[in-house]
Amino acid sequence: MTRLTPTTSHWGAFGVRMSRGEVEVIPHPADPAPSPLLGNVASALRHPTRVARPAVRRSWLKHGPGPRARSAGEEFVEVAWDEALDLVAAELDRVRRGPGNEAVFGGSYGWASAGRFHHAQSQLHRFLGLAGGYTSSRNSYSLGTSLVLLPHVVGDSEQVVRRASTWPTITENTELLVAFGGVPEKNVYVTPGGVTRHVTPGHLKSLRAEVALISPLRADFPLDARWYPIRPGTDVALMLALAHTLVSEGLHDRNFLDRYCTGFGSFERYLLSQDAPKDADWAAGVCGISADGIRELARRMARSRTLITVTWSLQRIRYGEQPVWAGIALAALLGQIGLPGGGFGHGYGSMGDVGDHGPTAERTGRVPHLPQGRNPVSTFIPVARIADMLLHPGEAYDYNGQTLKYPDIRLVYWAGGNPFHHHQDLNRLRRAFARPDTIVVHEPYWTATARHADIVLPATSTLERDDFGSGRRDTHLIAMRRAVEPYGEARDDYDILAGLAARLGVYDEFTEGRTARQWLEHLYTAWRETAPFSVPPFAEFWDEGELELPPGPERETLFERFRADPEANPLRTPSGGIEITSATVAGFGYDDCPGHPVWLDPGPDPHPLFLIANQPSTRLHSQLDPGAVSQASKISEREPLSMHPSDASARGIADGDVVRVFNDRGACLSGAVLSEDLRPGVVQLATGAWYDPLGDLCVHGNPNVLTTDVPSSRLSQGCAGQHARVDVERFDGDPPPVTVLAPPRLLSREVAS
Ligand SMILES: Nc1nc2c(c(=O)[nH]1)N[C@H]1C(S)=C(S)[C@@H](COP(=O)(O)OP(=O)(O)OC[C@H]3O[C@@H](n4cnc5c(=O)[nH]c(N)nc54)[C@H](O)[C@@H]3O)O[C@H]1N2
Ligand SMILES: Nc1nc2c(c(=O)[nH]1)N[C@H]1C(S)=C(S)[C@@H](COP(=O)(O)OP(=O)(O)OC[C@H]3O[C@@H](n4cnc5c(=O)[nH]c(N)nc54)[C@H](O)[C@@H]3O)O[C@H]1N2
Ligand SMILES: [Mo]
Repeated sequence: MTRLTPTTSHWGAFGVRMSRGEVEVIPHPADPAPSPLLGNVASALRHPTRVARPAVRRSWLKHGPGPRARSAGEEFVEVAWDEALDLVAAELDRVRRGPGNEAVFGGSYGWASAGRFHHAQSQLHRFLGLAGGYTSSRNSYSLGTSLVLLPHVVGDSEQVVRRASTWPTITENTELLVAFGGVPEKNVYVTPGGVTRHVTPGHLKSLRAEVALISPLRADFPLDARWYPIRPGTDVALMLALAHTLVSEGLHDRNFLDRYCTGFGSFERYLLSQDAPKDADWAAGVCGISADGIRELARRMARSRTLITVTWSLQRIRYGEQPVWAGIALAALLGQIGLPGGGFGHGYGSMGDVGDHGPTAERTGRVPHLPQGRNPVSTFIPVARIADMLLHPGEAYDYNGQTLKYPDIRLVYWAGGNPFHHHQDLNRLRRAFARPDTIVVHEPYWTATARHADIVLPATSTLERDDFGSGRRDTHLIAMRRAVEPYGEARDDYDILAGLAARLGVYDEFTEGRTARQWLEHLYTAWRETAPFSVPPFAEFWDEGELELPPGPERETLFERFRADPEANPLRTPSGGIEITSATVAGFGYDDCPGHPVWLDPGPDPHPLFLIANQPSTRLHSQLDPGAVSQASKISEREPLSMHPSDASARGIADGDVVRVFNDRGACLSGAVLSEDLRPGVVQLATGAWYDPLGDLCVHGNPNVLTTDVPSSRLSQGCAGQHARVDVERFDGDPPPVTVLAPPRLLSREVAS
């Protein structure tokens, strides 16, 4: 058997070998539960939607930089690398000399690929920093709301998200798991940067706890559970009523609240208020769970070792701070925070590393990574405010107690992300993308973002370059050896940027005189010299193909040290304890995020159905949508939309029909899948079908034509893309063809001129 070429990805480590001219993908032998997403890799590697050569939008090439409607259907002109790099360098230079570096938006949010050197954003940030700087972005689409809220409530977000109670403490101790958003197994195969052993599926199987699955979708817990099919966006009402029941029946832990928390009093007054008590009868009318069911669940929670977990999706909505804060308050009332198997968790089932007991930085040191350098420009936006920024230069807005102002962006530079996948209200984003003078994108694929750019530079994929990779809590550092030649004329992001650095006079600073291969050895050796365990020399690691990292603590409970001694180990909040009421947040005076958890009614909407736009089970975001596993799930080439048979029959829709999902912002086509496993009135359409616009219709099924581009709140300005209100109708006649599985129209330089 030929030796496998090792590599890793956000969805797992694997080996590849060539067999009859095709790439064969073999899961890592140590992986107990390899990801189904591996099935996309081979089929997507040489897909016709790969970008083969640098390409320039025809109208940009003709007329030069300037605002313009950037149609995804326009032709691109293929040019030689030297011409492309000259154009980008000249444009960067024009913008930095004229409007200045703040006018360059280099936030470049996105997941790119695993690999610690060829990490597209790190490379781009490092380069743009040396070229004078760029407007950056903060936080993430994943957790933009919690990352801002949690420091106010529990002192930092790092612990909650990165040092969650480990799975063994849960399987051994938890008696009742109250899972808001469930623990969706589809998501746990993914950890940013890579994962060698997928442990969560196994731990889920050994769970002995009773499970209360609180979700509009039954599929959000893979095993037996009592299903509470909640109305989307109303978890806070349920949490408040659970808290109300605990307090009014005296089941809450007064000692815990006194010793470890602050601000319970005003929250209690809010719960018990005379005119509007947040009791189970009230909540039943809001969230659709019976009042008796709520009271019974509260009593079971008080009697049991109970872990309350809230998925990240619950904060990716309007007022998304509230379910996270209310979940913590509810756990505080139970008094089990810091006890094994009890307390609070955020993101079990959202990401593979939450609850994983793999290696920690204390034991491994900081695994090699590319330093991003310094950005001389301090202007930033909360990441999901991209369209607002482009549409409203100079406008002021709130963020976490500050008033910020949007810069006037002339040049947008993106490497390793797909805003036409990740952002909300894509028809609005298209209008926003018409505003800058120039949009530059590095991409391996003709994604919707590439098709909305002016200059597209073809990037290699991980199998086409040398790198190493290791994700959070990963058990291994994996050598990612080049397995195949680059596609077409694709170059590594590093080489592309080095070419620009040469043109802008910062080549030596950017490359430090190293080739990519020399960088790998350099970064590895710098880590090796300081790592707290014995690390073999680079050549040995590279030849071996991987290095096992020292194991992490198997049993660790979130906030156990704080619980053991809150005076010696205070939280980094102003009070040192859990802030059920935060004077800081209250002081900001935001009506959409007051000083303690509250129910905020999103108000009426004329569209009768709730859309859940969650993460896809068949791919990572939009990555490798042309791959075999993703394609196999499509219905008449469209992304599947799950709906309840009662909602379907009321609309004359049968299983497998092509349907039009619509609201005031736009519409998309998808393929109906009828299922009793979701709450009536709720439809579900995963993110990530490549955006394929025909006017304001996406013919392929991207839900972000339907979502609203509003922030979670003025506090965090987080992404609120998980929900939308829509209606659905049968699409009669021949649906327009899906076009995004072919490249755009490409012209040669001669034809274009
Ligand atoms: N409606 C709705 N929208 C959402 C969400 C939701 O719940 N609902 N979830 C949000 C969340 S949590 C996230 S994290 C975002 C994800 O949004 P993104 O991270 O932007 O999505 P990806 O599809 O992973 O985009 C990564 C891109 O990088 C490219 N790429 C891969 N490797 C390389 C490389 O080496 N070099 C270069 N130059 N490019 C590379 C890929 O081809 C791909 O196009 O989506 C968000 N959007
Ligand atoms: N296969 C796969 N796995 C992934 C990703 C991927 O693209 N593909 N993306 C990764 C990334 S970047 C991230 S940030 C995480 C995201 O992790 P999450 O945001 O937690 O994942 P989602 O699948 O969007 O949502 C989880 C579940 O929440 C439920 N839900 C939605 N709204 C409500 C509500 O109002 N109330 C309740 N109770 N439940 C609700 C939905 O039914 C959904 O299935 O996933 C990661 N894992
Ligand atoms: Mo995410």
